Amino acid sequence: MREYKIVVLGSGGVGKSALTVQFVQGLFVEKYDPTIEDSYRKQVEVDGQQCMLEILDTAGTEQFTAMRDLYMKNGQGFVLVYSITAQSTYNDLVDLRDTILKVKDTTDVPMVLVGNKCDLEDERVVGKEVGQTLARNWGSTFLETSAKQKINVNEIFFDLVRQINKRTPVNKDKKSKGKSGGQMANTHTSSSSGKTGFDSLQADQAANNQRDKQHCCILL
Ligand SMILES: Nc1nc2c(ncn2[C@@H]2O[C@H](COP(=O)(O)OP(=O)(O)OP(=O)(O)O)[C@@H](O)[C@H]2O)c(=O)[nH]1
Ligand SMILES: [Mg+2]
Repeated sequence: MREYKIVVLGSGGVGKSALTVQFVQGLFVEKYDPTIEDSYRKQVEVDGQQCMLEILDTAGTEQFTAMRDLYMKNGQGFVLVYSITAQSTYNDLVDLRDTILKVKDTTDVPMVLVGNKCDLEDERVVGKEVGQTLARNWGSTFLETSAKQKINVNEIFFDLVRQINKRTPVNKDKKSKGKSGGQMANTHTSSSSGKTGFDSLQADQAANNQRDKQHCCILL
């Protein structure tokens, strides 16, 4: 079964975790508990094809650049989330996208721009057309969503799968040789015990640490 590595990014409190949990587990998390890093696996059918989605839910707050670059490098599709109730969260995404393009060294990256919390119409400060215009400039998809009311949540992830398929058709994807063994259950792991395909991040990090140690030894 083909695997898809998806990374959810955006400022703190915009609803990255709420969207991810709504998609994976079908429930709305009301309480705000800032994320360190969580990963999820979910099997879905898109256009008649079974897909295993590996979703990395990142921290909105400032992170180690090395880790951020690693998950950007490993990610195949990106969900860039802002809240329609906070202008700054929209502004933050411009730099974030630039970083992704720089790290991946291409302008053609599967991406969905998401204006979340569209159920809070009374608190709206970012107009729908503002989101649409930005997405058009980027050449990416735009969706206004509500994790709370489950509006357009599945569409985010399905659209990314389709974008990834378009860029790398199945028969050309050499990395997709059914590693997951037909597991149907959704899984969730927190950063300290990650067991998803994003494990390579931790492996890379460990290798970096090892290299750093070796350099230390040489220096000493
Ligand atoms: N009304 C409404 N509230 C939402 C929605 N999505 C998330 N929230 C709430 O907003 C708060 C923050 O949501 P999170 O999903 O934790 O935000 P986050 O982007 O993961 O934040 P960090 O992990 O700190 O980066 C929580 O209290 C959620 O219940 C939404 O669509 N509508
Ligand atoms: Mg979170």
